[in-house]
Amino acid sequence: MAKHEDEPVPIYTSLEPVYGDGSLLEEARLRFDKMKSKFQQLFSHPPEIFARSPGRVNLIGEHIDYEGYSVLPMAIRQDTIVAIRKRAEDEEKLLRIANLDDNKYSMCTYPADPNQELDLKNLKWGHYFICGYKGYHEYAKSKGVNVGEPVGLDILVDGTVPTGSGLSSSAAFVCSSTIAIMAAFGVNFPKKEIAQLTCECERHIGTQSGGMDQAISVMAQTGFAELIDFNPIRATDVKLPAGGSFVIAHSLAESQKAVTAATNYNNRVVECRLAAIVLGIKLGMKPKEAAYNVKTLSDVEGLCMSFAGTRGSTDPVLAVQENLKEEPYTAEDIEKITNESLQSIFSDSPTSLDVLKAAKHYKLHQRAAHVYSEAKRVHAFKDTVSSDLSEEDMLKKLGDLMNESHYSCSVLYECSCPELEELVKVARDKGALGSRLTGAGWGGCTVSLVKESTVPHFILDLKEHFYQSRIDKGVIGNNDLGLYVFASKPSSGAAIFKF
Ligand code: NG1
Ligand code: MG
Repeated sequence: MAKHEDEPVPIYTSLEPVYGDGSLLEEARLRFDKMKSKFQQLFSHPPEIFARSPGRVNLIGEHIDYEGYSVLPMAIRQDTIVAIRKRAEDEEKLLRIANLDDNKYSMCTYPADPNQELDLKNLKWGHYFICGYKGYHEYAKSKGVNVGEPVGLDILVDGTVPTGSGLSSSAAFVCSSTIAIMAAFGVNFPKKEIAQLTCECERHIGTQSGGMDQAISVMAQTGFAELIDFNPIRATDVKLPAGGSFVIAHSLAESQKAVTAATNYNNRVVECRLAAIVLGIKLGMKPKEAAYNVKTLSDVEGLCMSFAGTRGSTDPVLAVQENLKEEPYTAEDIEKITNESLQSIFSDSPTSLDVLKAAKHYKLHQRAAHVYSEAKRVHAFKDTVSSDLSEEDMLKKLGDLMNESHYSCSVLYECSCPELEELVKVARDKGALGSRLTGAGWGGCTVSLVKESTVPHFILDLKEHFYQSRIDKGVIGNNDLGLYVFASKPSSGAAIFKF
């Protein structure tokens, strides 16, 4: 039997397979009806096809996907829907991208040229659609699909994943766009190929993403979290213990990852690569070889393990402790070790050159220690879920791993912020078995593991001890709390609807 990741994105003729038959279905019906009439009103034609792709919450495994390590996210019910219609050959060759929320997102128009460059200095929300548009064409070409002359597209988007919250609104948008475009052109590929291509095409926005978000958004299965492996991308279903529930809570600090990439996200990607290069050299590689061939910490893990072996250990963190100094490295420190300038090592990556310009120093020890230890915690989490521990002990162990992950993100990777720290503390004080930031960090959400039976009470506690003061200050409305705190069950991955 083919694994589900080898199958194409499912095409449905009704909403039930995705939205079930309860209250979510009612909501979805209203949403699709609204989209249909808005589409008709804007473009004077009905949409041909809809594609949806969900956001996600990462349970454990933060900032390690781009280093080649497995992560463990689950899809959430919030998603992005893209309605699309291919314009006729004689209509203007334009991509018109509208949003149901036109107060916040006004219509963007782009030429139908798949080779257009995105102006990243002038970031517009429609750019994320263009990522998918470029990505589809690049991929189709590489597969020998005849894409023909460009035609125009009419597009209407509706997203319910809160933006800048670490729940991957960006990947939900890029994936649903790519899948809608594919469906409009009458092609479909295996999900694991779409996961790979959407990861690559989201990089057109200027972040050096790892691939977790797109992988889970495309490949998720209802009822399961997924262990996502990279190179090649694979998904393994992980059944979570029934007595536990994951509560997502927004710190109300928005993280604008595409805007802060040079000092935050991409900075960490560069630091990890530098840590890997220096480790490689310290552990015996020729400097030139390390400087140009080592890309990620997983590339030198074997060397680190052998080193640890000489000390009677199996932990790659030992190699970090003994071979990378704790004080931050300056560019000159690193160049003395590599005999190559950082400019030339990163000469093929303009976004990395932006990082070099902005960086004062590089914390190689801390970043590498985070990555290797976090990679281990992901496997410990998965092993715990499938162990024969009692549910009580299992939940406790999972919570501990989440707390350790948060500590590592906060102290070693420095991707937390005061609001996230406060929220994690409140969550733990109010009975969470574990609580951590989720997603890239620097704002956005936390995920907390709590006993299923205590969820309503836990949410009330968060309201009282974290949100109430913010409601009083008018940061959020009293009735909006449900948008910022909610328990989430693993929901389904991308789908196409043709009615
Ligand atoms: P979010 O938090 O959704 O922006 C980002 C990356 C992931 C991963 C996490 C950190 C993108 C599209 N996503 O997610 O690949 O590296 O941070 O674990 O850049
Ligand atoms: Mg994102």
